[in-house]
Amino acid sequence: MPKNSALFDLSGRVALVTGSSQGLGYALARGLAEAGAWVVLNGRDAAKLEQAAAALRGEGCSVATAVFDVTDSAAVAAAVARIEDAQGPIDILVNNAGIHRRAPLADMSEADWRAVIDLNLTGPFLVARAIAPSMLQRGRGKIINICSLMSELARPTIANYAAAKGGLKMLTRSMAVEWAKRGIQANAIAPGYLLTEMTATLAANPEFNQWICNRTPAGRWGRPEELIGAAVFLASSASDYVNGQMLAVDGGLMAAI
Ligand code: GCO
Repeated sequence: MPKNSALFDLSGRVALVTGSSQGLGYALARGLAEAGAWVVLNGRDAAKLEQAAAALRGEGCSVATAVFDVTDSAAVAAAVARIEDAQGPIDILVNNAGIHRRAPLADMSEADWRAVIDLNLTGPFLVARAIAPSMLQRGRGKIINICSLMSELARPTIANYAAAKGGLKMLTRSMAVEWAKRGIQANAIAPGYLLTEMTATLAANPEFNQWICNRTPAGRWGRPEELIGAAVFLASSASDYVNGQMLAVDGGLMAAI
């Protein structure tokens, strides 16, 4: 057990953050890097990913990039093998990549249903399945799944997303119970309403904005950087006996009716 000062230190750890060229993933990647980790950024658009990597390197972060689609199991397996060859075994996996396809449930297309389930739920399974063997073999690893308020709560037009995020919460528990004895901790973070590219249209809608500010005990939207403390905790030795939990970082929203 490290001394208190080293409990949250990620020096020497390799972290993979999926969907990290922008938004929450980018903020999480930066936070883990600032805590000492070597961070591998992931996305589907090579140019955008390189831009993100260059910005983080400019701030003194140690980062590499891996372009792959989390829904493509062959691409996932190949990318994980490449990362482990170049950087060494992955100690920390942050399953962050996620999308929205909002539509009223009765009109939701099958394509929009499948796309959201595939990326937000099957993706985390595929990436974790590719990385778990080496974590199990070494007897240590941290998995952080980025869930949502919608892992617990629903609102109209996002049934596909709520189904995926509810599933991801249970996938987190499943990972924890299967792998806890082998030294892996799998936990989740449930961000509340945070200002990102994905929520920009909601925040720009005065009525929705007002509703969120009223509905959130903190009275405001959150910022992506506000997830970093929870992520560093769940990625570090500080959480070695914490498993299968979902930590809400939501300004108190889930606690309020
Ligand atoms: C929406 C939002 C949410 C948030 C987030 C909340 O349409 O209601 O996009 O789903 O992005 O996941 O936890």
